[in-house]
Amino acid sequence: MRMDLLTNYFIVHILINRIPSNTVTITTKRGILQCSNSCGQSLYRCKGFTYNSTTKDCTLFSEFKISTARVTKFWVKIDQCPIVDGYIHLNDKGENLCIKFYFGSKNWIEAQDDCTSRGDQLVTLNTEIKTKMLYDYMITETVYSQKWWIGLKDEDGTNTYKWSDGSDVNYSNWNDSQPDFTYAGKDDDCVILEEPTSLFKWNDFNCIHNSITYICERQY
Ligand SMILES: [Ca+2]
Ligand SMILES: [Ca+2]
Repeated sequence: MRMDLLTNYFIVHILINRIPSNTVTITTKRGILQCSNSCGQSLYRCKGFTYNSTTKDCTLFSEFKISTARVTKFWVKIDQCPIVDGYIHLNDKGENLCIKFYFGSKNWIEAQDDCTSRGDQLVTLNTEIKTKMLYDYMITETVYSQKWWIGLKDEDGTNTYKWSDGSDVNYSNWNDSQPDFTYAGKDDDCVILEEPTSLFKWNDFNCIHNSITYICERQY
């Protein structure tokens, strides 16, 4: 029974450029399972923990930060962003993005299907904070591709956009003179980020373009 507690976590052995932050250290007398249990029961927004078997120090963390330091081993709750699998976890002002960049060329439907096959969706950028987090990350890490599908679609062709996760569109980030609805006589119903010269702003684009990279998001 006690072993079950640790199956709720996956182990990160080495994570380059990301280390746990916003930590609370407690001393546990009964070992690593007590530490994991503390994370699971904590009111503190615990995402995982490190454990020192010599000192029995149990350090819970609620954030990650960018760092050149490496932590050799820690445990992350499996219902959190799976950062060991190429996902990037961004957070600011209480908002989170757990995203993965895909450089395969797909049309919008194929891209969304590829995301959902992993339990994800094309990314929802429904706030200015999320937009800025993504922008800052892509600029800092020079993740460039010119065009990216995001999870915004004019599903019924009436120019009423919806996010893939069902969110209404209360925030927008259209590029100048967008959306322009058609191109070469065809309806444009799927949205791309254009970058870097267009500052990652939105453009409605023809859904059947099949040479577009895309960003999936895991919501948790
Ligand atoms: Ca349209
Ligand atoms: Ca357009």
